[in-house]
This record gives sequence, C-alpha cells and structure tokens, in this order.
Amino acid sequence: MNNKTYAGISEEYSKLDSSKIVLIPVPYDGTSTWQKGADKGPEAFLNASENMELYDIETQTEVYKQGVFLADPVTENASPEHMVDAVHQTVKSYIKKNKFVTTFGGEHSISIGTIRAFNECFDNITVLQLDAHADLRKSYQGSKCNHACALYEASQTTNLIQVGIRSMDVIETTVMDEDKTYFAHEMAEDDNWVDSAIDQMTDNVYITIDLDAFDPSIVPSTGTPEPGGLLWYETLDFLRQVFEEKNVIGFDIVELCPNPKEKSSDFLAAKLYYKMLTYKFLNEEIEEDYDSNFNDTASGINKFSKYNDDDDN
Ligand SMILES: [Mn+2]
Repeated sequence: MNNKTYAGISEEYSKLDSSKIVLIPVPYDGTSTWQKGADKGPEAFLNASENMELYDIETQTEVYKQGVFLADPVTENASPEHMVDAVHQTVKSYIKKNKFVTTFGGEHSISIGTIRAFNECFDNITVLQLDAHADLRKSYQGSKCNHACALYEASQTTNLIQVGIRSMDVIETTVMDEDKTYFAHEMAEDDNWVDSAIDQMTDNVYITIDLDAFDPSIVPSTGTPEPGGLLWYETLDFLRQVFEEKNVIGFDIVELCPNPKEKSSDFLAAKLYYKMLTYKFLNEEIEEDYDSNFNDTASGINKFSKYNDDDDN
C-alpha cells in the first residue's frame, strides 16, 4: 500500500507538506463477530478510488487538488486496546500538523481512537454517527474496545447523535439518548429528521460512518448488513447540509468487508469519501502556496483546534 497515492493522484497533490487532507488506513478486524474481512477494507477502497473519475459534476470541483496525503496504515493489532491507542496517537499527530484528518477502517472499534483524538483537540464536539447498530455496549467479549462498544465512550464524553439505527440490544437502551437517536423506521416515514438532527449539533462536528448504515441493496459488502437502511441521495443531501452549516472537523468510514465478486460497495465507499471531501472544501480556494503551519488560521481547516505551535504533546 505504501507506494500508492490516494486515487492515483500525482505526486504534486499527494505530498504531506502541501496536502490539506490526510487519509489514514486502519486495516483492523480483530473483534468482529460474524463475517470477517474488514481488514481488507482500506485496500479495496483505495483500489476503487483509483478507478473513480475525479471531477465532481454536482459542484463542478476537483477536490483532490487540495492535496490528499496517504499516511502509512496503522497496523497495531496486539490487542483492541493497543490498536485504539495507536489510532488515537496517529490521528492526533496529524491534527496537530493542521491537516483535515480522515480515517478508513477496518471495523468500527477504530473510531474509539479517532474520536478520542478529536475530542482532545477540539472543544465541545458533536459526534454524528451513521450506523445500523447503536454500538453502545460498555464492554463486549471482555473488551471495551470491541466493535459493539464503538460509540460508548463518545456517548459519555461528546454530544452523540445517532442516525439510521435499526438494531440494538435491550441493555443499550439504558445508555442511549433517545432524543438524539434517529431510528431508521422513523426516518422512513418522516423527513424532519434532517433538520432536527442538525439543530441538535454543536458547531464542531465529527462524522463516523459505518457503511452498514446504508441499505444492503446498495452496500451488501459489510460485516452485518441490516435491511431498511439509508439510500444514496438522501444521505448525500443530509451530509452536504451538515458540511454547509457546521464546522466538520474530520470523519471516518468503516466496516467495508469487500467481496471480490461484488465491487459496487467498494465503489460506493470510494465515492462517499470523495463526496465528503468535496463538501468540506466547497468554498475553499486551492492555494498554490499552502503550507502546514499551525498558526496559519487563514487556511481555516482546524480553525477551532485547541493546539498551537507551543504544544508538543
Ligand atoms: Mn457500527
């Protein structure tokens, strides 16, 4: 994976110093309970990205020109806790370089580390989770870093908003904030969820997308497909509105479990990632002389980050 660039873009747009965006692959699949294979997710995603056309018709932009640096994958897998710690440290190191940091999994437990990093670096964050599953167990099969616990920590430490939920254990009802949960069966009947969810967000929003949030008719290649999920255009409409109205500080996409005979899920993941970057940088000029300088507030990427050049940790 190391000699690749994201989407096959040229070196000019993929160097660390001049890139505004960092993509961190985390090919981890240590705790999944049913279908294994999320560890193959980043490679399938990158392969699909290489075959994607990079002009966005909807916005008439080419966001890759903002620069996308493909980081070395985080491969720590001694234990779920070690993996989460490695993700946490890696994500934080790139936030501190003033990058817009994105992560591709891997199973959903990787988000425990990404969210921990963003929560340390930004004030008052909302975590927007698109997922079929609540993922609110305090611990599961002996670990707090199991994929079934992916959002428990966020539920305690951030403003968590859950969208697309249609499968959970009764024990999770004791943790869940139902006012900030948008169940799939309700979303199917009432479009008000879009405005209502956005109204509940603080300014700084971190997005975690479990691909099983989508309907299995459009994303069959995921570990635990659940009927009744989100469709493509309603999801893009919602995300575009979130990016327009809020300061999205970063995002991750997880749980692509590739099937060699079914490439459309890989391709949807690739396109979703590119669309999210497109929406993030929609009103931002491509700066010829962009440099990673933490005091460069004009770049606007991490404008609310708590860090400055004096921080070394
Ligand atoms: Mn999940």
